[in-house]
Amino acid sequence: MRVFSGIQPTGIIHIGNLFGAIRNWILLQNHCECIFCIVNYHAITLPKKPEELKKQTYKMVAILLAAGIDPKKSILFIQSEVKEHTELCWILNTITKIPELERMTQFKEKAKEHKEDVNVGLFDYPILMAADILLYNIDIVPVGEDQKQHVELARTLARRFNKIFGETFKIPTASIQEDAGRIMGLDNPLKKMSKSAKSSLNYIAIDDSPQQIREKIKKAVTDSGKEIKKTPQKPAISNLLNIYSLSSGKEISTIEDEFKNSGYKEFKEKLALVLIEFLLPLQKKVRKIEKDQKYIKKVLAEGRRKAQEIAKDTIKEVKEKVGLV
Ligand code: ATP
Ligand code: LTN
Repeated sequence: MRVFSGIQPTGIIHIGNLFGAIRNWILLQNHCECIFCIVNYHAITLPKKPEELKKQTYKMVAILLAAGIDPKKSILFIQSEVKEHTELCWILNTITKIPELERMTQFKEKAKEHKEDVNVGLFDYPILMAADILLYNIDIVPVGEDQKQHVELARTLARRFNKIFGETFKIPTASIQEDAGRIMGLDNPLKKMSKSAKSSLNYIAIDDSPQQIREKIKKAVTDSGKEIKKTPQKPAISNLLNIYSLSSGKEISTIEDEFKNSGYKEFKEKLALVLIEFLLPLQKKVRKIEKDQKYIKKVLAEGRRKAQEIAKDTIKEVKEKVGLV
């Protein structure tokens, strides 16, 4: 099974990204052939400061490596370093109908949110994502629910291309992360934790200091009652229990048992401690890797070489079929 997924190099990486997406990638690399891409071309579909984009791209690489992406098992590379992505994107542009992009939920939402910055790249975002996937004969694309529509478009375009130009692309399947992997906002347990939330009290960032973690957990909203139990009637406590479980490796039922005679205050204090203990070694590792830019460059060069080896064969076949070479 070959797997592909991408992540944008954004400033804030929170525990939702870590427990939701990155953790799943780390598990997948043990039994699948994984290709992971830092999608910096996708990132510039909204304005970015050049220096920051560059810094954040390398930071993301360091975080992925520190969290457990193993460059011996997986291909890890930067999207803009493999030119075949934009080449295939252009060709796919010519078989995509404008209404197919106009109905994309993410485009509609982002266009509303960033009225001044609705550029053609933002509109074309799903086709670049289709190109990312189709270049590598992918079986499985692990993504969040919000990206399902984009993977659906990749499937449509693959089928359409095959029909017009002859069998070329494999049809990929989205693997949607289940709800249990979803971390909700600390200030609103009904909405997912998100870096674009209005308040930083919404999330625990991977970079947060012990002081910040304690503060944020202390201020996290809770539910009425005082029982520490995972139930649909207690979305806030359920979310905190979920975070506790993912950071400590303990089963939810074990944690419920542990706190059956305690109140929210005690539970939250212990949760902050568990989170700090979980994040500190990761933060240390990130800093260590960041200092070793030579290592990061080596991993990326190797990733680029391996990715391009596959991508160049696909693009050659595509260009031949279309009549470009
Ligand atoms: P935004 O605020 O722009 O929506 P985000 O913080 O939600 O961003 P993304 O960059 O959209 O994060 O997502 C990166 C990856 O992390 C995706 O695979 C996404 O499904 C996953 N992810 C994001 N937020 C969560 C969350 N709260 N729980 C679990 N997984 C998440
Ligand atoms: N749009 C995705 C990131 C992404 C991606 C991909 C995911 C870009 N290209 C290809 C899977 C496959 C996001 O914002 N999470």
